[in-house]
Amino acid sequence: MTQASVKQASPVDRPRSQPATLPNLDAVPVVNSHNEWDLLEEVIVGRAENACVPEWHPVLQATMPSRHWDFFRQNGGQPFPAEVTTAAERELEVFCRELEAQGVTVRRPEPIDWKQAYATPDVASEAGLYAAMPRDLLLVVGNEIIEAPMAWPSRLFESRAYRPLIKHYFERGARWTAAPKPELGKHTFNHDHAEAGYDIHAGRSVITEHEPLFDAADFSRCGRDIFCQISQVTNRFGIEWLQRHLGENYRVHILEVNDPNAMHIDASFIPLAPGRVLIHPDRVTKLPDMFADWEVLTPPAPTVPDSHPFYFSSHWLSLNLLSLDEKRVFVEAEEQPMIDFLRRHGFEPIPVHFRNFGSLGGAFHCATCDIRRHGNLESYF
Ligand code: DAV
Repeated sequence: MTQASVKQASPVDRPRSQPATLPNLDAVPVVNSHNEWDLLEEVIVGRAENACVPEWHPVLQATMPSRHWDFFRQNGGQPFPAEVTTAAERELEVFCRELEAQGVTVRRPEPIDWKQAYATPDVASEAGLYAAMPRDLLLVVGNEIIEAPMAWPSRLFESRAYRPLIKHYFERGARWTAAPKPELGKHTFNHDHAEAGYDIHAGRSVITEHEPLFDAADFSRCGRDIFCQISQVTNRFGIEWLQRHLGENYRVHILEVNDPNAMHIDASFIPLAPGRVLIHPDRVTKLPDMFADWEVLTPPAPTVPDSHPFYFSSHWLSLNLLSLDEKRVFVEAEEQPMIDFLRRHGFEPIPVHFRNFGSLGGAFHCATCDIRRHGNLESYF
């Protein structure tokens, strides 16, 4: 975006009482994040309050652990049990304080009542979901915030929780885009595979190519190269939309990830520094040749007990790290083998208890969205 276009665009529909202060485009952009490891300066951390259980729908069958299907069938559309959200919120508070202690500015979305039904001409939902996982929804590329076109009907209006923050950043010079709002109607989903079971590798995806769909968390940023997976919430049309939107300064690569029910790449492929990537040992067995010079770190398996209710995810949330820089990473305090592993490889792990939050489907990477990291757009390959 040129300076001229901002100057023309900004004052247009401002209330008269508000001064038309224009962003200083010479300063470091308020939104500036090109990769997963530059020094973190500002971040959005999600909220657990008012989270609802998503209504049962083929997208849940395609992505959620089968041992929890009954939980979704029985509680869909209802608020999450208070003991889950309260425990998660407590952990989020500690995490926020720890981020601040490390010098990071923390912003939170609005507390929204997600228990409101809605309908469009194509889709209806008993309730929204939550604002716990900004990473799922918001993709920051450079100085731009992109709202993802999410496949779950319960997430169609999730951006409402973040709009005050996004407007705040827009007023300070950020670019703001919402990808085409999906219909989520009868052409969007494949209902045929409910019996056989959804499995991307067997051609049984729950989403069609009717319209662009992606979750932001299916993308991982390494400067000019952005890596993604095709998943049960991200289709080729969505990836193509993003590539064309970002233009020739970026190369979007589809990784081969062995996960028939894939949803989000950030417990499978986790770049930690230039030339260093952590991978899920079973899911990522082959990286493109461009990684030949990279150190590929294979972590220990998670130790969380089988009985722990991670309703939305596998037990590999232990890989869902958030980097403060090329050394310091937030890691689950109860995953001692992972902490030892990171130390052995020269990282400085910051352990935080986060397993209760994990019941909502993510850990430190999912719970956050980078707003500003200190660094520039570079090529690491
Ligand atoms: O391993 O179930 C979790 C990613 C959460 N956003 C998994 C993927």
